[in-house]
Amino acid sequence: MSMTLRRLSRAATAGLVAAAALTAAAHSAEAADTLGSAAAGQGRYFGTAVAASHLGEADYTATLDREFSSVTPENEMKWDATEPSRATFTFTSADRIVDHAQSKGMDVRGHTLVWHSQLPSWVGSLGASDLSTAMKDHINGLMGHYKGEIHSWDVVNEAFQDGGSGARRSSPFQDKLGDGFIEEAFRTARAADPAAKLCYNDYNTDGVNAKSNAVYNMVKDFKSRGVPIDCVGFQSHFNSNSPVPSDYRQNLQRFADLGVDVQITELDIEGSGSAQAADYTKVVEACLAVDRCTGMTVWGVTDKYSWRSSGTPLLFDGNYQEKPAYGAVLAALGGSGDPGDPGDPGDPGDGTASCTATYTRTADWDSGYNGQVTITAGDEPISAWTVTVTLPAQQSVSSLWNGTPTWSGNVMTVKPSWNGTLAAGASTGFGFTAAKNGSDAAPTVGTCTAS
Ligand code: 9MR
Repeated sequence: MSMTLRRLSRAATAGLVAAAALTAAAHSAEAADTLGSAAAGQGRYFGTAVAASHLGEADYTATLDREFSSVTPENEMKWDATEPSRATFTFTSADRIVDHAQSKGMDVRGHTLVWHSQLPSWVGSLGASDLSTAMKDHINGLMGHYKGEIHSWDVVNEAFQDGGSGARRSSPFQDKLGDGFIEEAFRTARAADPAAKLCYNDYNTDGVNAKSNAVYNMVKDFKSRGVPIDCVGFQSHFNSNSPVPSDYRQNLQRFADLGVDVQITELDIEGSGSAQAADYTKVVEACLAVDRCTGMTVWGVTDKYSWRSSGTPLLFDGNYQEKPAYGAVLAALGGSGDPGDPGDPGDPGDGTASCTATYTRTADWDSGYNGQVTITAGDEPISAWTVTVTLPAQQSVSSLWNGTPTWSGNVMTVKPSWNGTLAAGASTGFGFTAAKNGSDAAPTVGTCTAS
């Protein structure tokens, strides 16, 4: 879509956007029971990375639209996606995300203009002066297309090396243009869209360390010389090797004290259950404790599409169920969830093992049927469960699998066979075959108890 068309289309949807914003505001006044509305109550946005390819999935889009107030295209605005060959810009996928966000009243973060990764090979083959021109053309191409539509841009991403040196990372930009490329990128960006906040974004800069010191010194230098920079993004990809630093808040605050906003831009924390929830709480509390921490973005809607393919680092599981981390974030944001409902997997952990059981008839024939009981752990991990099933007097069970029954009259008490241990919010179940003996009535499933 051309720039002019984007603006026209934006104007045409402005009424819709305003209506969506009003609905969101009314909603938040009633009950801040979503991440976006609870964060708004704290003067912050709560965003997520979004992939255009998932927008056709109903559960994905429903969760996105209900919970989040900002989106970051996960890959669609990167150089390889938007300018795969020189001066040929393609915005189809990125436009899809921006149009969706606008139609739901969500803000958009732009990610990312100048980065060593996901960079088409033609960029690396240019000589210095041509590369400088290409970098500015790329910034102008992207920022021009979305002018006035992006609340914050990651202008430069990951320009510093990991490890203790605090040195710049080798890249075509660094190697051919030298340290000045970052400043050149920010100056170009300011002119391209004066309304957008301009951010430097990086990882492993979340605590005070050599790398964050190097970024800190750069921002300080930029502020002292009037180089335009408005914000620093802290990606915040955490796991057991890279846990939430104990000086996270202190680090955010020292950057804020330089006169820039800080944003948590790509949050994910590997783990599960109450331990993961507690780490998410630390992150949200750190942001809320820093006045200039303007918002948080998690790096994806659901565990099933996380870039951490072997982990479960996000707030919704693969079935879009709220994880304990979700309840913890909502509570830390001051949202009014329903903490304390036994067995609600969205609630923060309170140390009490609990479970719920639901019954479905999975097969049916004249003389019998198969039943399935699904057991779901509550807000804490469990190591055992017990469920009673009361059958109509005439019926009898001929076989039962994935559970161990004991009988008292027509009541069977079922305990696990191999499947007693469940993570918080996780499910298992047992099945059985019953003979009707003249009664087609459903059995009654009693309370699930867990330890
Ligand atoms: O989540 C992104 C994944 O789908 C891409 O394959 C990957 C390619 O580099 O980039 C991921 O996002 C990265 C982000 O753009 C910058 N910070 C690190 C993120 C996770 O790798």
